Amino acid sequence: MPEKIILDCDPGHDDAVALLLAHGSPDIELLAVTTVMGNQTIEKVTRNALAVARVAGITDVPFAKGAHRPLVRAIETAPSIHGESGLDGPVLPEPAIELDARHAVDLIIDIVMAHEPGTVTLVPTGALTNIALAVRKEPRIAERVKQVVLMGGGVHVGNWSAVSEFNIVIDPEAAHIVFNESWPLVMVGLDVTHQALATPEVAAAIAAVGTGPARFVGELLDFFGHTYKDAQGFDHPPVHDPCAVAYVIDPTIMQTVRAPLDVELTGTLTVGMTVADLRAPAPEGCTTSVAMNLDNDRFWGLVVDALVRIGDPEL
Ligand code: PIR
Ligand code: CA
Repeated sequence: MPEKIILDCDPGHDDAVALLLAHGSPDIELLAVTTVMGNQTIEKVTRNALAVARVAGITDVPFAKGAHRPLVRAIETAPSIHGESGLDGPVLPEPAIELDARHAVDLIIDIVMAHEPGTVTLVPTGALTNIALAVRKEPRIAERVKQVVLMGGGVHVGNWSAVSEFNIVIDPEAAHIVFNESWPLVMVGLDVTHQALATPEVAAAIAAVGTGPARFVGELLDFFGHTYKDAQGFDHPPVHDPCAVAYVIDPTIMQTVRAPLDVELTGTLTVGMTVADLRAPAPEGCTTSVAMNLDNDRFWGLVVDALVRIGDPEL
């Protein structure tokens, strides 16, 4: 049985690859796509999500627009990485589907409550604002979702400060809510995603698929590679967000360590840091885990397989 997921994202180059992986994988049933501000404003990332849907040939999945700013702090976007559009590089097609009329928070709640308990996995690949709002509005989703598998954080490593990762630090209060809920939570953070590098070999394997969506990914990775080199000194860009989807497809593709996780809100140097208590053994009843050590070949194999399955949808 494929895993039912809701992808909550801020496309974003790597979010776009996550969406293509989720749509193309035989082991995922994509129930909905919801958007949240982050890499760019909510208007831009929502438009980008619909453009990626067109490229991927997604016509039967609801897309809904979510939070336009963090819960407490001022909005901060990442044009240095993702460009002015949030998805610079390829030419973006005009969307072919309409947004769902509901707010993302209501769509998440409606879908989780309409499915059997323990069957829907939330996959956030942006700030956790929508997920925090959803569980505050409808607390019963906390025991109803199967698990939350998120891209964000890292064990005491950062990309937006010395110790903080972007998705967490732009809305740390939302992350605090989500990390402290009772649902099983897997943090697929920088420990894993900094291993998911789009090397020239990876780019060649994607180009060899030879389809429109594969070319689109190639153009995304090209732009992302340049900004990652300029802004963060990486030789090859880390493609973060599909790692969370890959974990849902096949958790054995990484190792996970069960450990209490929390989010720093008041540190003067460490706000937005995800603090993992790795002292063994993990306390009884601990529902959080952190992923480490990616099997890189199998990861990119999943991405390439998904692109092959998507083929060349009619535009
Ligand atoms: C990536 C992101 C933000 C900033 C940088 N430097 C790199 C976005 C990605 O979309 C991913 O979800 C997460 N935030 C990685 O920090
Ligand atoms: Ca993202």
